[in-house]
Amino acid sequence: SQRLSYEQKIETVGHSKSKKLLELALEKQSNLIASADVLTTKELHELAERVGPHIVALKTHMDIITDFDYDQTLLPLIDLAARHNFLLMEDRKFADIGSTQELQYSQGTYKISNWADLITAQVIGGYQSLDFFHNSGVIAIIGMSSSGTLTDAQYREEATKIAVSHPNVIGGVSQHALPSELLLFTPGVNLESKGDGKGQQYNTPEHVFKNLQSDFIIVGRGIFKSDNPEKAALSYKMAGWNAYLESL
Ligand code: UP6
Repeated sequence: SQRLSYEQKIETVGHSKSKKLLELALEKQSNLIASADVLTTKELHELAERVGPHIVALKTHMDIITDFDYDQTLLPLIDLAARHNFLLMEDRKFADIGSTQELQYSQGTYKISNWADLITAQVIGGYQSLDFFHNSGVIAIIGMSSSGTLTDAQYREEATKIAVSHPNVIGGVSQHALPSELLLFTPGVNLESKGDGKGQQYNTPEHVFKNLQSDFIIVGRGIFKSDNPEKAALSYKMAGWNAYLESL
């Protein structure tokens, strides 16, 4: 299998956010994205502080933060990202027409366009629905990790065509390999569990780098639910980096 290294990908990517992400990977020797699926501002900041040194990006679902306040929640998080040198990725999974997505992206409570380096979007709305994500690198949802997902081979093929051809898209979320011009982000990674009883399906870092030629692993509960999130982040960072090196 002929995967491209991060060094090789830096030479070919066109988007500033993909370049930045790959530079961080090499600098920090990490392909780990921590998913901060926590419910309070305090937990979010504590997690970012603990795992920040080990990750290339922190993935958020801002709409689950119970006490969300733009100034209290986001401004300190932006500082933490600058201090520990990681990107902010809002896992919004936009799935509407372009005009609505433009508003959801830039307006409302979260003003995602102000701060998110990376955002996730479904491509179900078609090519033009992605036109308005100007400030962030778009990660297209190509295939989902959950059992029974509708993202079958034919859907993934059509979604991949949109992702490859759209200049705002830097990569995709999938459980299958993607064309090498897209960065592959793989959630559903856990070293200790096969599933969560709610449809989530887990693989190991070894599996996703070797068999899918993934570029980045996304780990949620494996890190933030662990007794020692910092130690867990370090374990996933090392497992991910070693699996990447072995996949070359
Ligand atoms: N996520 C998946 N699978 C997908 C797409 N996104 O799990 O196909 C997201 C979830 C969650 C994280 O929304 O935030 O990745 C996985 O968390 P976990 O490691 O705790 O299962």
